[in-house]
Amino acid sequence: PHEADAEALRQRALTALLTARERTALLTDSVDDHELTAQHSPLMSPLVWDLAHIGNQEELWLLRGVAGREAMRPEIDGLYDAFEHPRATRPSLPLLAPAEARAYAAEVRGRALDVLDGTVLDGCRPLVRAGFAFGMIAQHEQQHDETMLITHQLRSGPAVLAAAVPPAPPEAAGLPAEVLVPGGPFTMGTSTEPWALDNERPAHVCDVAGFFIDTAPVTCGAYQEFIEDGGYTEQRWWAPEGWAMVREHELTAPLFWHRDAGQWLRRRFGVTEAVPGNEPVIHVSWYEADAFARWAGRRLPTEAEWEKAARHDPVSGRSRRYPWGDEDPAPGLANLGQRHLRPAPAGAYAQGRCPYGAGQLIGDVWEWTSSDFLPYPGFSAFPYREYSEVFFGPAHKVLRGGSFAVDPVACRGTFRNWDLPVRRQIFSGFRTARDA
Ligand code: AVJ
Ligand code: FE
Repeated sequence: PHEADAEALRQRALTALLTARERTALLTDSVDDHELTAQHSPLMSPLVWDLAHIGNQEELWLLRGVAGREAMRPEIDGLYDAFEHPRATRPSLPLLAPAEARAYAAEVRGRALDVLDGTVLDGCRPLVRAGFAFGMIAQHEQQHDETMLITHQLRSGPAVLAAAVPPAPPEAAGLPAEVLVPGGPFTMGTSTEPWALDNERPAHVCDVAGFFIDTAPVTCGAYQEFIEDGGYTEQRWWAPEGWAMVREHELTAPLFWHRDAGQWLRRRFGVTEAVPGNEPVIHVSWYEADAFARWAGRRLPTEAEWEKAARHDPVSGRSRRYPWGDEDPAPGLANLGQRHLRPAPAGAYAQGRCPYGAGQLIGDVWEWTSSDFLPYPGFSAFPYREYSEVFFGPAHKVLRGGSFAVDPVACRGTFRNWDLPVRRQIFSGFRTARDA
C-alpha cells in the first residue's frame, strides 16, 4: 500500500506539471515573437520574461533544491529574480530571446521529470514530502499563467484566445440575496493539505461572530446602479486613499469599461461587448469594492468570515477543503482553469454551493476581503521567505476563492492571494457582508 501511495503522488505531480506546461504553451504560442517581447503594459512583464522565469524557478527548486544539481546558467538567475528588477524595467533587460527561453524551460523540464522519477516522495525531507516541491512548482507555473492571461487582457489588437461560454444559472430567481452564517468557532487554515503553501498554515481555531454574506459575487448590474447613483463622484463612500485614486486617475467605472451612446461596453480579450448585467463584476480595485459595499450599507467580509462561509460544515463541525466538500474541483462545481474566459453568471454552479447556501465562492472572480495579508499564529516561512513573508503587513489586502483563470492545483478553500488595494488589472471582484 505504501508503494501505491507513492506512485499516486508521482502521477499527481506529473499531471500537475504537464497540465501547467500545456497552458504556458497556449499562452506563449498564441502570439508572435514580437508580442512575446513587447511591453503590453508597464504593470506587466513581457510574456517572454514569465516564460523563462517559470523555467528558472523550476531549475532553482527541483534541479538545485531537490536534486542538488549545479546551476545550468548561473548568469541568468539575476534577470529572472522578481525582486531584482521591477516589472516595468524588465523589457530593457538582456532577456533570453523567445526561442532560447522556450529551449531553456524545456531543458529544465526534461531534467525535472528525471528528478521526479528518481526521488522518494514519501521521504522525511520536508521539501519532497508528499511531492511538495513538485506541487509548489506546478502552482508557481499556473500562477504565472494567470499573470500572462492578465497580460493578454491588457494587450491591444484582435483576439487570439477563445473559449466556450460558461454555464447559465440553473433556475431563474431561486437565490436569496444573502445567507446567515451563525457565530461560533471554526478551523481556519490547514496543517494537512499536502501542497498547501506556507501562508495557509497552520490550522488554528478562529471564533467568528454571526454574519450575513452575499450568495453570489456582486454583479455588473448591481455595480452599474452604484455608478448611476454617483458612486464615483461622492467622496463619502470612499476610503481617503481610494478617493485620492479616483480623483488622480479620473476613474468612473471598472477597468476596461467605457460608455458608448448611453450603454456600458467592456473590452475582454480583444473583443468589445455590452457589459453583462448578471455576471460578477471584475477588474475592480479593493477601494472600489470597499466603496460599493459602503454605498450598499454593507461591508466587505473579513478573510476569516469568507473562509468560514466557504469551508465550515455546520453538521460535522469540521472545515472541509472546498465549499462542496473534500472532493477536488470538477467542471460542474466551479469555473476554474481557464476553461472559460469570463466569470459565469451569478447563480451558476448550484452543485458547488456551501452548506450555508452561498455559491461561486471558488472560481469566477478573486474576491477582495477587508483583511490585511498577515501570518497565521504559528506561521513559519517555507521553503523561502520571498513567497509570502516579505509581503505580510497592511500594504496588501487578501483575495480569496480564485478566478476563472486559476487552475485547480492552485485553488482550495484555504488558498490566500494578496495584492495592493489599487490593483485593477487582476481578475478581481467581491461579495459583501453585514453583521448578524
Ligand atoms: C501570490 C499571486 C501574489 O504573482 O506575485 C509568483 C505569486 N510568487 N511568483 C505573484 C507568485 C512568486 C504571487 N501572488
Ligand atoms: Fe514567480
